[in-house]
Amino acid sequence: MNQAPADYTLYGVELSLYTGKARAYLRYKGVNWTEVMPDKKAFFEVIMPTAGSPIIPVMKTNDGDLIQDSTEIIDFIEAKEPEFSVYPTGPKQKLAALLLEFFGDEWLLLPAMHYRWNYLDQQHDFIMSEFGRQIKPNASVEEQIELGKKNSPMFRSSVPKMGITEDTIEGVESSYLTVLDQLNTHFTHHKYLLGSRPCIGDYGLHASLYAHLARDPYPKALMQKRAPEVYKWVERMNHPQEKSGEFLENDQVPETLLPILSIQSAEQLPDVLKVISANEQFINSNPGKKIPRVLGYHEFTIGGKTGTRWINSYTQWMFQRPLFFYQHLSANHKTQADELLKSIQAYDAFQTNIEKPLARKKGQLELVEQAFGQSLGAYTNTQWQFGSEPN
Ligand SMILES: N[C@@H](CCC(=O)N[C@@H](CS)C(=O)NCC(=O)O)C(=O)O
Repeated sequence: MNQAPADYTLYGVELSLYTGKARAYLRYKGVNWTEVMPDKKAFFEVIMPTAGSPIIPVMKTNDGDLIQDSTEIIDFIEAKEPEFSVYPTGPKQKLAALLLEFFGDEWLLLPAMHYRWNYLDQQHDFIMSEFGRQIKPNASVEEQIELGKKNSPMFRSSVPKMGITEDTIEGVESSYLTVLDQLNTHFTHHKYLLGSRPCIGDYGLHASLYAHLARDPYPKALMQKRAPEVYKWVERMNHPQEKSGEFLENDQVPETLLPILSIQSAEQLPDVLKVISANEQFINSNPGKKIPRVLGYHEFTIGGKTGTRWINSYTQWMFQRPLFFYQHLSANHKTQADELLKSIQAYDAFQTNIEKPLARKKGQLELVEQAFGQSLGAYTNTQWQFGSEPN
């Protein structure tokens, strides 16, 4: 029997953190999609023109649109298929969901990379063969391991640059284990973060918590033993009941999430506020130029340990999502959101006035200063138009 061609093709691989996020979402939405492991041709013809860099995931629509970035992929589908939206509408729930997306995408990346690369002795052949498999899916495992050894150093070399060093490893582990324990408690009571329906925050967490932390052998065993409810949630995320479930009533953000949001507030928000200043400084001295993905290094703290990490300019774009959502709320909704922000010690950070909002641009990964009236995303213009009132 001939199958109808897919409406959407996701270019990605199993070991990729952000592919795992987009894949789980597409499964939940039940759209007609397929996943392809990109070969050289796809990198040159699909990915490079879309992103300017060999990065995944990228999604192609059957009418030729190309979308890069897991968040943009999700927002693109949300605009087309609004039923069973992964964005709650209540101000507190939506703010919590956007914050947790940012946390999972960008902060849990530290333990994800740490447990992948700093426990290599315990999982060497698995990791290397996975890196080889994405280049030569039909080669023998031995050949894939050799290929992986040649092709993985670029990823491995980013570990110290993102701040995972002897000074901070203890902090990375203790911060992760605390979050893992808290999530385990949460998922004992709830199917997803905000009820029986996954929200955008679940997808952000799933990014780091699946491809690395629940799939690479060492952290997988750790999660299964220490946080079995989190492991079950990862499996639910990967095998969802399509378009089902509801968010909790009355805009409720479960108490069990507050300690996690407080950790984010203490660790990740100071980092992104410094990124915002660095981006602003760059724009002031280089008007009209694209902002490099890395703008030098700065100090940061995780799990009580202080180190140095790269200034990752992109994180401003992710933080703008919860920030602008909050800042454009009506007075009444803002008061409700304030309760949440105060309870997680994030109120002050959310009063930040971003002088130079940043936008994404098709064909490059580097952010640019947002032009007046321009959408903040490169591909979608529905939810995040700066100056409009999000619903
Ligand atoms: N924010 C992007 C991040 C994508 C990303 O970093 N992908 C990794 C694999 S999981 C990659 O291809 N990295 C290569 C690079 O950053 O140049 C997203 O959400 O899709």
